[in-house]
Amino acid sequence: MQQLYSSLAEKKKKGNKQFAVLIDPDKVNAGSLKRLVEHAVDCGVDYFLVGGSLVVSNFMDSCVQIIKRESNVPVLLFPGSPSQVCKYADALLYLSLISGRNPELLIGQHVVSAPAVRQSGLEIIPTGYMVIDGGAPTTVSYISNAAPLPSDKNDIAVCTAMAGEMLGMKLIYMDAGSGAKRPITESMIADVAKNISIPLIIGGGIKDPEKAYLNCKSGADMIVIGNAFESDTSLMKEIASAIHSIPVKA
Ligand code: 1GP
Repeated sequence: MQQLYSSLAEKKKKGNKQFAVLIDPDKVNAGSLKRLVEHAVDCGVDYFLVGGSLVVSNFMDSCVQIIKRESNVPVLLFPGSPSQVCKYADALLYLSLISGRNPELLIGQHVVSAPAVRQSGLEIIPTGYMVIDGGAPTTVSYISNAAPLPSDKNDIAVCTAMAGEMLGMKLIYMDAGSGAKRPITESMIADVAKNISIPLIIGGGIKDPEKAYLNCKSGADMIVIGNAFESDTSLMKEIASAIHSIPVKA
C-alpha cells in the first residue's frame, strides 16, 4: 500500500509544504542523533531522509532504529547505493538519476538490488533524481560519474522532469548536492513545477529561512536540508516556520 506517497500527493494538492531533515549516518552517533531528532521534532519537521552518496559507516540500521524510537516522524531512505536499503524505514526513494547518462544509476543498480528491495517490505517510491550544478563539485556529482544539469538551463530541467513523470516516476527530486555553493534557482524551480503534476523535492545548499520560503513559493513541495544542520541547528525552527507559513488550500 502506497500510504506515505498518497499522503505526500494529498499534501501537494493542498499546497501543504513539507520540511525534511537529511541525516547522513556517517555524520552522527547515537548521542548526537538523539539530540538532533528531539530538536527536529520540537521544530516541527515533517520527514527525516536518511542516506547519502557515500556512506561508509555501519550505522545505517541503528540510525533508522534510533529515529523511529525517538519520534513518530516518517523516515524516507535516500540511498546512494543498494547497500543503504534498510527495512526499519517507512519508505524508500527509489532514485533513478535521470539528469545523468550513467546507465548504472539509471537502471543497472536497480536490477542488481531488485530482489533485496522487494524483500525489504518497504514502500517504494519511484523518484526521478536530478542533480543540478551547484557551483562546485559535490560528492554526488563525483560519485555519480555523470555531468550535473547546468544551473541556467531551465528548459533541459523542465524536459527531464516531464520525461520522468511520463515514465512513471512519482516524485521529482532536484538536488544541487549536499553543501552546494549555489542552491537551485527559483526560476528553475518555478519552470519545472509548472510543467509537472507530481510532488517536487528541492535540496542542496539551502541554509536559511528566506531561501526555503522562496523555494516553496516557486513551487517546491518539500525542502530538504542536511549540511547546514551538521554544525548548527539554531535556524531549524525558523526554517520550519517559514516553510509552514505558506497558506494551505481548504
Ligand atoms: C543533499 O539535497 C540534500 O542531497 C540536502 O543538501 O546537505 O546541502 O542541505 P544539503
